Amino acid sequence: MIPAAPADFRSGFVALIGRPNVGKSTLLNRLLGEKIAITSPVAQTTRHAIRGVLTRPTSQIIFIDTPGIHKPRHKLGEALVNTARQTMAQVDVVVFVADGSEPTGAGDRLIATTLLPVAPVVLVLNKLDCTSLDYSASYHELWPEPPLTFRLSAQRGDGLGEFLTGLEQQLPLGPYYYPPDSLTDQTERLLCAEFIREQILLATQEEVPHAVAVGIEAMEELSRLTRIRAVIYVERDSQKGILIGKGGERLKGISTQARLAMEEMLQTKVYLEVFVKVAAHWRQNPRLLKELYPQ
Ligand SMILES: Nc1nc2c(ncn2[C@@H]2O[C@H](COP(=O)(O)OP(=O)(O)OP(=O)(O)O)[C@@H](O)[C@H]2O)c(=O)[nH]1
Ligand SMILES: [Mg+2]
Repeated sequence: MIPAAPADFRSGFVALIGRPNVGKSTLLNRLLGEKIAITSPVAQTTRHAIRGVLTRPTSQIIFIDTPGIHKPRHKLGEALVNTARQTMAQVDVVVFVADGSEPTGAGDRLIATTLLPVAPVVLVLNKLDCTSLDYSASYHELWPEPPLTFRLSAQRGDGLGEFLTGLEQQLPLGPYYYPPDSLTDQTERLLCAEFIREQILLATQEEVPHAVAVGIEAMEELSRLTRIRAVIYVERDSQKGILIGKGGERLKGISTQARLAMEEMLQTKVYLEVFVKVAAHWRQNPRLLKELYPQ
């Protein structure tokens, strides 16, 4: 049930936009208090727009986490950047997330100058825990008028209250768009696939992470457990070898960690089977890309 909002209730759609790896997904999870987006030290972790609904007594904010904006080198990269651009065009406020532990760089300039005239901007300088310096001035040079700015640490949770209160004021008066107990548009199936990809990003390095896609082929709820069959797609035999590891050890580790995250989310025991398949050039294959990343 969607209740009627009080007269002074504010609501709206807020895009989290920024370079890869600045902490957009970490911020989303922290704001919602639930893990609905995977995070990792590898750039281009997020591959599709992820909606998270935060309902407060005075507002409902619909956050949309997006893939990091970068110079694309393949069709997957192009699709990621397009997702971010399309999201920006459809929101009430753009939250521009930057790594506040360093001064601004060419990537931020590109985003600010070419992409940001579309909606009001709120600047977030994240990773405050990594620096004692305030680089706000360096970022403010990107605009003729500096935007409303918040310095915070998504990882530690510092500065989030001020940010939310300030952000709320930027939203128009409006209704509940979702029932107050809504959390996300991510299905359990999609999240399970993402939990596997997260463990792959954490367990492997170099070109393997970007060459990987995960699909859930079957998910069956039984009385005492949920049975899940997943497929990891890689582009080459050598990548399959790296993923599986000596005696299957690496794949075993990935599966175990992913299963624990699934059990936590689903609140049930999970029996997880994971297969690795080679699908040459899937990143350049529009059909497979559409199947795996429908948005
Ligand atoms: N020290 C510190 N690290 C952070 C903070 N926020 C995020 N990180 C780390 O930065 C890395 C990237 O975080 P993500 O949330 O995946 O970044 P993202 O902007 O969503 O990245 P893409 O999805 O690739 O665009 C991870 O290793 C996080 O743990 C923070 O406030 N402080
Ligand atoms: Mg992300």
